[in-house]
Amino acid sequence: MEHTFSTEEIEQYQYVPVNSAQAYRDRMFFLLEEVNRVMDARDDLDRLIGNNPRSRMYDNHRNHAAFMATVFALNNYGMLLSVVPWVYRAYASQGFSYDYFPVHLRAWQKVLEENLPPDDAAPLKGIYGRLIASHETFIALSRETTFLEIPAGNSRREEATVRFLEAVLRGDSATSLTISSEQVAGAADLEDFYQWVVRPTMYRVGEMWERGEISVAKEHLASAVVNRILAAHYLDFVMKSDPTRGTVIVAASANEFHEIGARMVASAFELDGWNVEFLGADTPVEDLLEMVAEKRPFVLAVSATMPFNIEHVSRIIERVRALPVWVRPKIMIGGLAFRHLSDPSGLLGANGYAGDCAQAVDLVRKWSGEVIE
Ligand code: B12
Repeated sequence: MEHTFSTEEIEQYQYVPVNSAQAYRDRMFFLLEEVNRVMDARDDLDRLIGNNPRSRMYDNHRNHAAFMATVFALNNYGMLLSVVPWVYRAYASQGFSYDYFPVHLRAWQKVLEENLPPDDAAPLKGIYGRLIASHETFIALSRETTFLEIPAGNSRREEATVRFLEAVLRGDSATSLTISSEQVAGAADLEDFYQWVVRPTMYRVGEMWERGEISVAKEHLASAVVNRILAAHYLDFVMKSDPTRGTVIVAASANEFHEIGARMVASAFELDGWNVEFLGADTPVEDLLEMVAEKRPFVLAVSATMPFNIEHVSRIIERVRALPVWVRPKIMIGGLAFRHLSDPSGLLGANGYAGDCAQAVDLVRKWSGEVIE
């Protein structure tokens, strides 16, 4: 289980007014360059970042800014407090000193004070102040082993999942294909296989990586084998289905490199008769809009796994909603990034959110008028 803070702890974070959140978001890229400059000027920077390349620190600042823009816009401090210990853990495990975090947060306070009107800066600085005050708690929590919950399995598939996990971790594509072929006799089995074999396998891989039990190379190997298996089943069962309905575009947002979940959702739509354009990971907003204009999809389905990419999803939604109504697709969002939000589509202005392939297919059926509510 991920650690969650009590309501009282969360309520100590003061509500940020819309103007302040907007000022932060509008000037985010400028502010972040300023933070980089303040950090670069420090004599002790190499010690703080554990002699990592500076690019790693810049990446963190970029992701931090995008994440905070979402937190301020949604005033969602539960999400903030669940993610910060994880950030501490991730960067500390790469050699960053714990001292880096309050230094970084103070740099934000300074830059906000110097660059935003005082009324806009004050509430934002207040949130940073609270984070700095909780530094010791974040260190303690980052040392606790708290992991994403792995969804309880489908008992019919559990034994296969254990064998599949072992095979993908060995990089053994042949055995992985044998196991998956036992599970998938035809197109009708695919969705269940995705949900109850592939998904728990990859969640387990993530947990093992986070525990330090497997290297990044092993995770890459496992992901590559899974992608081959998905491709093999795609050729056997999905591609044959004749698209009889409109177009659905499935893409992961900009800066989002997780694509296996989106790939599975794309196949589920295709199996349901849609003509699917699957764009994979890290799709730039402008290019995505160009494709929307060209293909005129009925649905644009956007995936995000990392909480700091919700900001990119939100920019896609804004741009799509500004399109004339006759070319505007319905927007569906999904992926692990939204797990901290109780009503992700309502908050972000999408038409709907789905948690897995089956829900995604049901929602599109509903939108296309096949299911009467
Ligand atoms: C493989 C992997 C990677 C690979 C991805 C390769 C690829 N080709 O996709 C690579 C190496 C790129 C990667 C990178 C990183 N990763 Co990674 N990664 C994973 C891992 C192990 C598996 C992901 C996966 O395939 N899951 C299986 C799929 C099927 O599940 P899913 O995505 O949830 O999809 C389902 C639903 O969410 C939904 N869904 C998904 N998308 C959509 C879209 C729509 C429209 C709909 C309706 C539904 C929907 O349907 C799917 C089916 O049920 C996860 C562990 C995990 N728990 O997922 C970590 C994980 C997501 N990664 C993690 C991290 C930290 C990172 C990095 C930051 C690591 C680093 N330091 O660089 C980077 C971030 C890169 C970035 N900017 O995106 C953490 C995230 C922690 C957090 N707090 O959020 C995780 C959870 C690992 C962990 N700690 O356990 N990663």
